[in-house]
Amino acid sequence: MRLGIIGLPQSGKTTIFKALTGARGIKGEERIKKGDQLIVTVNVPDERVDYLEQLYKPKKTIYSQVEYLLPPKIVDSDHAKREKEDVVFNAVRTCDGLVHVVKNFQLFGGPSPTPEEDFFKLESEIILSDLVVAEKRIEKIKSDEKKGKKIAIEELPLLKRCRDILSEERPLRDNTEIATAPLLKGFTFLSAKPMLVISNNSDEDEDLPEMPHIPKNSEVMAVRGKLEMEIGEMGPDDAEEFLSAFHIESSLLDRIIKRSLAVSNLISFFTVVENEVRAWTVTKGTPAIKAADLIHSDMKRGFIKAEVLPYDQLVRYGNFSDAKKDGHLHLEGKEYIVQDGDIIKFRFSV
Ligand SMILES: Nc1nc2c(ncn2[C@@H]2O[C@H](COP(=O)(O)OP(=O)(O)OP(=O)(O)O)[C@@H](O)[C@H]2O)c(=O)[nH]1
Ligand SMILES: [Mg+2]
Repeated sequence: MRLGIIGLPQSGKTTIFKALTGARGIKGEERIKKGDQLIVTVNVPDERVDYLEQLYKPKKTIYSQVEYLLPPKIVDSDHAKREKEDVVFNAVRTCDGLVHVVKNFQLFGGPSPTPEEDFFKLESEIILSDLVVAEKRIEKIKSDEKKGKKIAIEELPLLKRCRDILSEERPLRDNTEIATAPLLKGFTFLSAKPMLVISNNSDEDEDLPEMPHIPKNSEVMAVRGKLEMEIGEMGPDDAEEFLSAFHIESSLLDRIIKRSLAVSNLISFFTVVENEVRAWTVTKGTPAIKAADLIHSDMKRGFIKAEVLPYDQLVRYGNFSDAKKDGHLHLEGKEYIVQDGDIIKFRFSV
């Protein structure tokens, strides 16, 4: 899964990115620079995987991974600002979700922050950019129709609905059916992507700002970007001290990843084979057959059954066989909907 970090200029995107990739708690960090954009791959911290690791002592433990992408910087005074904006928007088009950073700190002698206003400023640009895409496509379909070309018949009404929503200055994510419509996937509408809003607070401020107009269903979290970045650069002992002094429970990475997975409707299941414990992420509602395919196409082709043990039952019994004896291991077919925390063994034959 890939998440794009967006926000108005000087909102603290680079700071948050650095805080995410700071020294603390990152296993398997990898930074890639592509043009002016930065991508980091991080393991999803998961205490369930830690538990499985210490229980089974496998040779290899593989956590799920998430990528964070920091698009190239927009320079405000730039004449080609519009084009730069397109560069940013295009960079995040391929992302599965967005992290929208809004400034809620005041630089010395600078103006007071206006987080809600800032949020809507970028949100409108996103909506406008989607509207342009939808309208262009509608025009194209109409002109193809006139030329007698074969047209995508189901696509047109869906696109018109998109246009209506966007014309009311609403994001497509407001409408779940539209936001997840497979036919629209190729258009990579930005406002259809799940979004986590991060209020980037000053060091003293732990609270969410008043933002009464932001839709109730938006996921908003408060973060102290600069502080967390600085703590991320400390050694473990100093970091511990600062974390408790500032009432920060877990690393920023931990909190952001958890929230962004939840916003994106993603859950984890686990596989335990002889020498490997591994976490996998899938969208809520994924059937067992699709989960099997994720691991190996052979598992899908030769799928027989899925043996499922919920993680909590394993913890309750402390071992697999006792949990099984008490009937907590269940056999499921292709249609079984994978649940968060399932430990799954796929039986297959090819
Ligand atoms: N006080 C305070 N300052 C911050 C915080 N986050 C960022 N800053 C400062 O704000 C300025 C901009 O931060 P950046 O992280 O560079 O912001 P950005 O969004 O990456 O900026 P551009 O890439 O230019 O769009 C820097 O001077 C940071 O030190 C914060 O949480 N508190
Ligand atoms: Mg930056």
